[in-house]
Amino acid sequence: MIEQLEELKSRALEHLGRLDALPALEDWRVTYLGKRSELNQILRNLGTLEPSARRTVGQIANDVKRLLESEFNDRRTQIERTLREAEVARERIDVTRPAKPTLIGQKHPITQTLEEIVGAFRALGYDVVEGPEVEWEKLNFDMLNIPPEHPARDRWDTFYVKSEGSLPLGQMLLRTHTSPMQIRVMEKTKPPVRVVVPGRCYRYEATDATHESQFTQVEGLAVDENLTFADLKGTLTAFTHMVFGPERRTRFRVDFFPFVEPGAEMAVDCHGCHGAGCRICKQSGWLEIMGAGMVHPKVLEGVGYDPSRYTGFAFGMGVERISMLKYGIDDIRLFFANDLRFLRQFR
Ligand code: FA5
Repeated sequence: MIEQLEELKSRALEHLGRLDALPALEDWRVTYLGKRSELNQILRNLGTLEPSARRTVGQIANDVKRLLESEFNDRRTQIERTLREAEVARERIDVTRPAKPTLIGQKHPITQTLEEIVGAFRALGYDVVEGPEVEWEKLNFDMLNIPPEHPARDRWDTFYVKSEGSLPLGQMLLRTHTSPMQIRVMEKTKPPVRVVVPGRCYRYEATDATHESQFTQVEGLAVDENLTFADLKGTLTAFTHMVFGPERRTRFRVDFFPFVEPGAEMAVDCHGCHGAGCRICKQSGWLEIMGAGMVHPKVLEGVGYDPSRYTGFAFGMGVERISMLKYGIDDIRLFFANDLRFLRQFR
């Protein structure tokens, strides 16, 4: 029996040494220390031995039991620690790792160009105001010296809005340009006036590479005593240098708009060829960027300004066209196509 106990002890310890998981450890406990274990069997049969043998074997059996119990406890503590350590290692966070990039939005290229244009005029001392996109016919046309039946109305193909009742200001329409804001500003303020008006405009036009039925303009208006065409040229040239670069040259040519006299169209020398002629400027060497002119005396009179005392200049530019010129974009429709491959180039 003593030999059996010795053999049992070494077998149990050797088995225990090979275990590294808690369920197998529990099986081991049932096998070697459980009620139906060999050891328990021996302890239970002690009564059948002679008293002297019973004491010796009983002591050895109890020693083996205590040893196995303490080894079992040690092993369990060890395995639990190993498992805990593995878990900690698994859950470890590397705080030095770079974070996953977050997707943040960006401004649309038209917004970027618009802010640049408006920023340039702010720096020149202009206020920024905005106005309604649904406008009265009287402000969009009549008060800008374009009476009904005037052929110039054909130049601005118009979306009319169904309007009912008595309409002293004519029909309602989607403004075809930001120029009606000249009237709204002058009706509300006394000279001197210096404002720019960014905003969306609408024209009933077929879409092509340079035309959309919805687009953005920036209107400008300055009214004061003694303002001349030289002020117009100086202001717009300074603006061009800020937005297109200080080396740019400008060109003013006669153009007709009913609400200015004289009227002009301003062009910048082409950034692609510096005036020599290329594909971008259609070989002309110049890119037209806006309409401008001295505010027509009739317009000043219409808002109650005295044209013998005050003079002013006004201008209006297309933001999409300027953005196209700045970035070499050849189709206006790209701005509205919502194609991320295009938009991401303007980060
Ligand atoms: C005007 O709208 C005048 N109100 C500008 C003006 C203001 C002249 C003050 C004098 C004094 P025009 O129709 O040329 O002018 O339009 C001005 C600019 O708007 C054009 O040069 C162009 O850049 C832009 N534009 C006009 N129509 C479209 C369109 N369908 N799509 C995109 N841009 C357009």
